[in-house]
Amino acid sequence: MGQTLIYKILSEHVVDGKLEAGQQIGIRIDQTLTQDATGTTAFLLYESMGAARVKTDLSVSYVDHNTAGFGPENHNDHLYLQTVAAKCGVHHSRAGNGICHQVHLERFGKPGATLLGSDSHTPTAGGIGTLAIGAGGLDVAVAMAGGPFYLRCPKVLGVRLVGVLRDWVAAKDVILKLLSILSTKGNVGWAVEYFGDGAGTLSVPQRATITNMGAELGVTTSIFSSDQQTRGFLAAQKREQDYRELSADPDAEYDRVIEINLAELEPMAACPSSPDNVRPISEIAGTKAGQVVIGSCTNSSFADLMMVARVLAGRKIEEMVEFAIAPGSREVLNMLAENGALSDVISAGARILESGCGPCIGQGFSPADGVVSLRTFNRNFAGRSGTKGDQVYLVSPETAVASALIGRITDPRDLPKLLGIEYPRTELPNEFIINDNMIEQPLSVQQAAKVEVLHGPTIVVPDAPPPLPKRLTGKVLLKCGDKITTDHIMPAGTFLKLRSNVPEYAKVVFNCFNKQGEPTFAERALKLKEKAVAGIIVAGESYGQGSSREHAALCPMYLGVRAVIAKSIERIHKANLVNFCIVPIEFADPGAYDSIEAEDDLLVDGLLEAIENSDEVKIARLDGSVDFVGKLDLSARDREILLSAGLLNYTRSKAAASE
Ligand code: MIC
Ligand code: SF4
Repeated sequence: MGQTLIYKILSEHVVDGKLEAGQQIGIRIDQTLTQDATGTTAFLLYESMGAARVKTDLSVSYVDHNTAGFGPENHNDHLYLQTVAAKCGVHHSRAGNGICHQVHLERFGKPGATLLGSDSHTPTAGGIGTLAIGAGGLDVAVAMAGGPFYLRCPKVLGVRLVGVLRDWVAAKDVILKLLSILSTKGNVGWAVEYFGDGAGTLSVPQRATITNMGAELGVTTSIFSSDQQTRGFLAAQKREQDYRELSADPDAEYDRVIEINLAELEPMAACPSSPDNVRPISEIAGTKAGQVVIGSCTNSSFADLMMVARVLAGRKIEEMVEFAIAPGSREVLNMLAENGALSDVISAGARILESGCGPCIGQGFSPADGVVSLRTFNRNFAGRSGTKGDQVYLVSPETAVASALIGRITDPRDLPKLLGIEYPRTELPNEFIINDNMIEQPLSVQQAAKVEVLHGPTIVVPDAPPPLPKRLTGKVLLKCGDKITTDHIMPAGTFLKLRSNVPEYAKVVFNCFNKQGEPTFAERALKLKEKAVAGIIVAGESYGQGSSREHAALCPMYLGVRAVIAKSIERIHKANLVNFCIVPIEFADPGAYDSIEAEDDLLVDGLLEAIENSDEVKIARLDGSVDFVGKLDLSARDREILLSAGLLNYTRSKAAASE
C-alpha cells in the first residue's frame, strides 16, 4: 500500500516510535516559528533550559500580535525578543513586517520540511507542502534546543477536491464547507491531506487559506502536495531552489475520504460565535453590516487584496460601514503600493491597518454594541473582538468587499447585477518585491556572544510547577460546558500585553466567567493554594479549543490548578497541560459529568500510582456521596513528564543525566 504525503514526510523525520496511527512518535523538527504573544514565554523557558544556539535548520521569531501597544510592556517584549534572537542564532522578523504565517509562507516555508510553531495556525505552511504543526511554546523551545517533537501519529483524512471554483467563490468557502461537515470538535488525532484535480487548480495562497483554518477543525495538521503551483510561487519569491515535488503515492490509502466539488460550492459564512456555525450567504443576505475588516493570516495575501482593490476601484464604501484592510505582510503592502492598487483601496474609504494580527486578536477595531462585523478571519469566539455580545461573521474577501459596498451581508455573485462589477480574476505575479530588511539574520557565534539580552522589568521568568502529590485533594473551582476555548481560559485583547508576566496575567484566568462583586476565579484559586488545596476544573467536550497559548495551562498552574476533568480535551491544550503538570483526565463515562458540581471537594486517590501505570484513576467526592472513573489517556512520555513535575523539569533532569 502506498503512503500518504503526511506519512512520507513523517517517515523522513521520525526518530522515535513506530509510524502507526495512534502511536506516540518523536520527529525531528527542521524549522520553528514563534510569535511575540507566545514567544516571550517560549524564549524565557528556552533560556532557563540553559540552551544557547538553536539546533534547527531555521528558527524565526516574529513580532506580529501585539505591535503597537499602550505602556512599556509591549516594547519591552520586542526588545527582549530581538536581543534573545540575536543571542541564540534565530531570525527575527520585526513588528510591521507581517503576520508570522504569511511571512513564513513567503520567505521560509519549504516543501517536505517539518515546521513547529507556537501558534495554532502554523499549518498555514501546509499550503506550500510543509508538514507544519502548532504546539505550546515549551514544546517549541525543546525543538529549538534540538529535541524531537512528540505527537500521536495521526489518522489521515483525504479531502479529494474536484472541479474548479466558480467566480466569486473562494478558498475560504472550501474550508467553511469542511467545517460545516466536520465541526470544530471530535477531530483530535486526525490530519487532513488535500488531493485531486481540483487541488491542482488552487494557488499556494488559496491552499494556505484552507490549511490555515484547518486549525479550527482541531486536526494536527493540513497539507497540499507540492506541484507546479508551488514551484511557481517559490520562483516568484526567488526561492525556486527550495522546491521539491511531493505528493502521496497514487495507491495511498486514507483512513477516510471526503469529496468536495469546488464547482458546487457557494459563498458561505461562519455565523456568531463559532467557526463551525456555517450557513450559505444566500440565507443571511440582507442583514445590515456595520463593520468589515479584511486581513488576518487566513485572507490577507496579495491575490486577496488585489481582488478587493479591483472591486473597489472608483467606488465608495457604504457610509454606515467602518471598513479596514490589514495586509498580511509588508511584501503584500509594498506590492499594492507599487502597482497603485493601494490607492484604489484608500480612495474607496478603507482604513489601512498595520501588517499584523491587529483586530483578529482584539487589538483594536472592536465593533460597536449590536453591530454586525464581517471579517475574513478564522475565529469568531464570543468576545474575541473585544466587544461583549459581538456578532462576528467569518467570510471570504469576496463576500466582505461586496458587503462593504452594499452595507448589508451580500452574496458577491450578485455584484455584477447590483453594481455591474465583473469578477476580477487575479493572477499571481511572476516576481514579488523581495525586501527582507525587516528580518534580522542570525549573527555569527562570535558576534552573538557580545549581545546583551534585554529583560525589561515587565518580563518575569515563569515558575516551574511543583511535583504532584500522591493523593490529590482539590476543589472544583469551575464547572463549564462544551467547546471552552483557550480564549475563554486566557483572554487576549487588552490583556495581551501581560503575556510575559504570569503573576499579572493569571489574574484574568477565566475572566469571562467572573461576576461583578464576587471573588474572581484567580482570587478563589489563590486562597485555596494558600491552604494547599488543589484547584480542579470540570469541563464538557472539546476543552481547550483554539489557540495554542500555553498560558491557558501555565497561568492556571500558577494559581494552583492541578487537574482538569473533561469529557474531551483538544490536542495542543492537552499537551500544554501535561507540560505544566496539570493532569488531564477524561470522564470514562461522560454521564459522570452531571454528578459533579462547582465547589465540590474531590479526592483523587493514588494519583501518582495511576499516572505511573494505569489508564484509569478513581475520583470521589470527599463526603463519599459520588465516585467515578477518570481516563488517563497518556503516552509513556506524558507520564514521565507529569511524574517529573512538568516538561521543563523533565528536560533539565534529562540534560543533567546525560552530562
Ligand atoms: C490566535 O489566533 O488565537 C493566536 C493569538 O494567534 C494564538 C496564539 C496566542 O494566543 O498567542 C494561536 O492561534 O495559537
Ligand atoms: Fe494572528 Fe489572528 Fe492569525 Fe492568530 S489567527 S496568528 S491572531 S492573524
